[in-house]
Amino acid sequence: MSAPDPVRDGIPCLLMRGGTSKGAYFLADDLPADPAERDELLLRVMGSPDPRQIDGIGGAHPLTSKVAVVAPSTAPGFDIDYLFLQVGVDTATVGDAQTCGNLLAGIGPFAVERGLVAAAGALTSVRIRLLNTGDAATAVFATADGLPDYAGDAAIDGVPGTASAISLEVGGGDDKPLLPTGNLIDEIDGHTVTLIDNGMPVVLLRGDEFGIDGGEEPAQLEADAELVARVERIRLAAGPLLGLGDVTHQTVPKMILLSPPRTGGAVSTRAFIPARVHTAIGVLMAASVAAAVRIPGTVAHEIAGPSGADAGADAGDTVIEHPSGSFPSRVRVTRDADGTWRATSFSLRTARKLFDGRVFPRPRL
Ligand code: NQM
Repeated sequence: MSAPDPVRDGIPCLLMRGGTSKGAYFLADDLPADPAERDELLLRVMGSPDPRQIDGIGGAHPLTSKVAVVAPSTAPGFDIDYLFLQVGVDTATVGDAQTCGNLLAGIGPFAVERGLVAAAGALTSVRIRLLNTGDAATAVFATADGLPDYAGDAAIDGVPGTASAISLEVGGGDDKPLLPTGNLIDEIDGHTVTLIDNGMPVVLLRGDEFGIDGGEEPAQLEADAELVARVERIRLAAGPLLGLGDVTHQTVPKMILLSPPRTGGAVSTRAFIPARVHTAIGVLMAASVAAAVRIPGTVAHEIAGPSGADAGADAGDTVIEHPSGSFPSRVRVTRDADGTWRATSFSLRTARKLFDGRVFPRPRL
């Protein structure tokens, strides 16, 4: 018998909606161990580079061109290791500089589907190590008859209908600072910004400095070439300040324009991720905005209405408005004796298994 050939034999793959994103979930053992070989294969799986990803399973948008690589954890105290990979749509790039809180919602169910974790009655809890960031997550989700139960009555904005609730708690797995520059605000290119990383490094900008009121459609912002160039200039300058180095070819930091709330939340957001504008907001992006809302002196705290900013460090949800509704993000913000801010986030997501089978990568071009 000849050696397995992915093009001929396919690779086991589960397609899952995780929150407001969609991705291909793989067991690490089913992919090449060498990162360069793995990435080359994933480009062929997703059909990149091609704006339509027509010859692959990518969805022609960064939010649907995502991959999760999952393995039993090698670290004490964790069940699962999760590596997130962002596959470029029209670029031949595979990036591991960020994690994804939306695909994170599908990791626990996938681990049960693949037998890495046993379902534990009606609710199963999985400890997940986020390999991209060093953070730690606990996912709690419904299981029935030994399998994930995807059906339920939880609704999240940006996804039609309802599904079973998945609760995600994410916190610092290492000593990464919440405010990487140590400052509540910094000046970049004449703009007052807050640089914050509560699971996702983001640059918070005042929308009014860019002529934005928080009611814009993503496509409208993407079409504004001057705005896009200004935001990108600030992003490139923010990269080194956040300790990320040269971010020219990276998908972080995310750039979030903040405006006063329009529908009763804390702030309105429009997030450049960074080439496209998010149709909603990422889980950990929302957690980063929510943490800033809770810290007096940040750009977000200043813009937030009283319901967001004055609720105290340990209060309930901070409601982050976004283009397709709002995201309630619960953050616990604390301050050490030396003044260092720390945060943990709690989010509610849903996920759904869409397809389980073998994916057939296109042959090398
Ligand atoms: O911030 C978008 C998403 C994300 C990331 C992105 C995310 C998060 O909505 O936690 O989930 O990668 O820009 O999936």
